[in-house]
Amino acid sequence: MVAKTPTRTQVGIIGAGPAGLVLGELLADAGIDNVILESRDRQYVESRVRAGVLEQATVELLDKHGLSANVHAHGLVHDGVYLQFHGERHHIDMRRLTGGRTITVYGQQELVRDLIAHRLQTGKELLFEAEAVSLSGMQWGGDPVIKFRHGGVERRLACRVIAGCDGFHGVSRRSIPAQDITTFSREFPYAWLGILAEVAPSSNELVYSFHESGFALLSMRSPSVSRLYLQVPPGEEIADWPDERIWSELEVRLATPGWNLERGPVIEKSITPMRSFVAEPLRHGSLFLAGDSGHIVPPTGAKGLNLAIADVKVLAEALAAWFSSGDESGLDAYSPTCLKRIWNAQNFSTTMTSLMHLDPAADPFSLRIQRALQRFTVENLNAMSALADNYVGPPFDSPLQEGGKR
Ligand code: RFL
Ligand code: PHB
Repeated sequence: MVAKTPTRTQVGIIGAGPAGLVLGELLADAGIDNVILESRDRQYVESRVRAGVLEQATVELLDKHGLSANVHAHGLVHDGVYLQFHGERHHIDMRRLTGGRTITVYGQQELVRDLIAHRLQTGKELLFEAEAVSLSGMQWGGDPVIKFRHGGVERRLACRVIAGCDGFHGVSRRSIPAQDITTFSREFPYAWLGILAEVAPSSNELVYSFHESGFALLSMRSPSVSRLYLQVPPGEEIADWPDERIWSELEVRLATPGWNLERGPVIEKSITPMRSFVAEPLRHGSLFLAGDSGHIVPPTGAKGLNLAIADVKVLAEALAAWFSSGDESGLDAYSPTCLKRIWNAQNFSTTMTSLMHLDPAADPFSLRIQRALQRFTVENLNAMSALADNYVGPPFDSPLQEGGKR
């Protein structure tokens, strides 16, 4: 059966990553019609290995909208993390330090798979291999149109509002005239090499490790699949990292007395550059940027996916108020509300990144300062509490979001 391609909707959503898919659900639950356009095919989107840490507020939002059955069935609830410096492993008990809050380790890839299945089962519009190529009519009160290519044909989707959930390289942010947007960015002098391996995680909780050869992270996806990362120079080629080299480097950087890293078959490996990026504002007339299209954080704080979901919660509530009563105050508050949380997450992610990585240009003085900060972080209760608070993330309705409350 060939479905008819939609030509009109209330909210045109570009991108079927976590931001676009969750937004589509929240809007549908509020009775707002929406269409998701995704440039890639379903198989590609569902197999892209990325984030793994869900903040408690993210899980609670998924719970509220009936999207979390698999998160609870297969996700791993973690009470803490380990920070390791120079071979010494320190436990940060997040549950105790935050008055009971936790994180859940669940692959972004699995979450995306769940969201797609739910959307298709409930008969809502989601077009794969539908690439948005240009946006027009974005002045507020205009007639926004997304031009997209689907099945070799150029088509138009007329909407009231466009949600740009198309990631860092998408068309949405690029469609905003340069004079109407300011961008802030920072490149880091290293990248992350990540692997998925078929082996039980060698630790019950995540281990973030600083070593004089560079950073390493032990994470996981399930009781039988590990996710591990190594700091590598930017521009490094994956071909120069055969499995044996990766495992021996991980062993060196994660080593602590009396502990062993179990090896297993590597089923995926890739290198990701590290960057910070924020676009301001996140709104241009009837175009709203959400998730990675508006901001990128270095992955050390595990915040990217959670920020994307925090954005779309604020956006969905603002759109619900506007569609139901014409109240524009939530839409006006969208960008400042989200930017507050985003800059807090940038601060935390940058702090974690510089605490845990070896800066190849660091002089001996800077290395001693870094060492002092590492000790302070695991010896001072206030420092540990601040880290735990930031890591589990603020509740979605905390004062950090107050600009968006109506
Ligand atoms: P996505 O996931 O990039 O989805 C955007 C979607 O838009 C599509 N698209 C288009 N569709 C139609 N027309 C166009 N013109 C289009 N252009 C693009 C794309 O194909 C894609 O499907 O963005 P979204 O939804 O904003 O989600 C953001 C998250 O993916 C990202 O922030 C996280 O993965 C970041 N991240 C982490 N976040 C966490 O919260 N916790 C973590 O533990 C964590 N670890 C990570 C990470 C990111 C990593 N990499 C690979 C960058 C670890 C890594 C290694
Ligand atoms: C992951 O499991 O992919 C992961 C965990 C923690 C991070 C980044 C990525 O900080």
